[in-house]
Amino acid sequence: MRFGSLALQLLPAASVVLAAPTPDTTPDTIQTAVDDIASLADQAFKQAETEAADNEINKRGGENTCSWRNVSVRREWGSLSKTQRKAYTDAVLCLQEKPARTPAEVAPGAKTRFDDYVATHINQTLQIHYTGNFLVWHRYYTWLYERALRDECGYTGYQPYWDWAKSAIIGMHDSPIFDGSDSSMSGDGEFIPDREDIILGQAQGLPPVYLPVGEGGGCVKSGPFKDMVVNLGPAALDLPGGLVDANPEGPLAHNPRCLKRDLSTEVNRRYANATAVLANLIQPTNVYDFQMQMQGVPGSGSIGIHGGPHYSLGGDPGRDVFTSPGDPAFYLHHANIDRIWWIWQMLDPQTRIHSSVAIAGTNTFLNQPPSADTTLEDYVEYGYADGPARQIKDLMSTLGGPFCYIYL
Ligand SMILES: *[C@@H]1O[C@H](CO)[C@@H](O)[C@H](O)[C@H]1NC(C)=O
Ligand SMILES: *[C@@H]1O[C@H](CO)[C@@H](O)[C@H](O)[C@H]1NC(C)=O
Ligand SMILES: *[C@@H]1O[C@H](CO)[C@@H](O)[C@H](O)[C@H]1NC(C)=O
Ligand SMILES: [Cu+2]
Repeated sequence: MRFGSLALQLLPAASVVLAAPTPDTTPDTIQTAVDDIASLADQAFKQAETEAADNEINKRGGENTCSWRNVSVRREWGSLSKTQRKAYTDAVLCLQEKPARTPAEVAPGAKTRFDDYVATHINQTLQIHYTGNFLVWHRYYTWLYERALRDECGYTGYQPYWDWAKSAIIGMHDSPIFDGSDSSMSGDGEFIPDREDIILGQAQGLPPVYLPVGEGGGCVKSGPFKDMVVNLGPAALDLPGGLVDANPEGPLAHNPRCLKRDLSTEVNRRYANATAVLANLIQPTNVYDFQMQMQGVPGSGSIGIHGGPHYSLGGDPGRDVFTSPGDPAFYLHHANIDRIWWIWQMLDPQTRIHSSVAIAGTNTFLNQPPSADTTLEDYVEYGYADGPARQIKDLMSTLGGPFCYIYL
């Protein structure tokens, strides 16, 4: 695989200049969107109960029988107690202490169990984004990671999620998830002055997307991941000038460095505020449009509710499409992606879970190079991270196949 040319295809063509943040305008509109999302989530919750009952009656659950009585509940970070948040970050730190399963000749930079997941994501990046399996691949990936935290590191809770619509209102630095306290996912990086804005697409001759620099840029200063060592990547930070910062040894080589962040409420607010989340839940009528809106339709000027929060973390490896799971906040971001998909699925489960049109797209990044359509019979695989390959059809419902969870 050549990593030099891939960033050429990575980013949606768009021309967008960010407006200055305007926290004092239209709070009513935002509040209406927050309320509307809450009511859709509530509807999803009720539908999930019906789904769980149907699964039991029709023996549709596959290998496990997921029951409403023992369904796991994934919760928003801020709703957890400080003890629960600490238990989660302790388990992540534990995973970062366990030895990797990935053989050194496959990925010399994969040193820990945490890295096994990062290496798998790097390895498959061009087959799991802007593809038909994007949603389902990341659903099972996040679940495997949650299972590793539980089975290998004694974590007794479930995967928490990052509600971007909340941090867009409060501001990232004031959100319990990124406030830098001991009960956060660590906060911003050390402030590095005189940096240039990030311009996506420019090196590729596409109309640019401007992402203003945030308030950090350097090594994470406080919280549980202050001393974390990032072992893999980077592959495509896409700084001005293109791939200057990519590791010339390749993204799977050992490249120990600190975790860097450059938190940007502006980017979070622009692409993943409550209005944007609501729009993604109610506008798309088919899964192709749903996942494209999420990732940013090329040429639309938007990087979507998936891209926005990724870039709002900034830094290294948070904004590297390949190495992004190297920032532990990745899994809270993708839990929320999965939650938004779950809500959307539950609004019409017959079509969006139990039908052949519940997935759409092909097997390559924006169909480059052209590839076959993704089908429910296809498999998703996870390298040395965990477990055998699984058929997509077993992973469509959070209440079927290996899964038994909902979101609150
Ligand atoms: C949940 O309940 C079902 C039905 O009672 C049972 O078959 C299944 O093993 C339970 N699962 C767990 C994880 O406890
Ligand atoms: C909120 O999101 C919408 C839709 O993405 C966007 O058009 C709007 O500019 C965002 N609001 C702010 C204050 O950035
Ligand atoms: C990358 O994928 C290939 C093909 O499936 C596999 O042989 C290889 O072991 C994978 N490498 C990693 C790091 O997972
Ligand atoms: Cu990904």
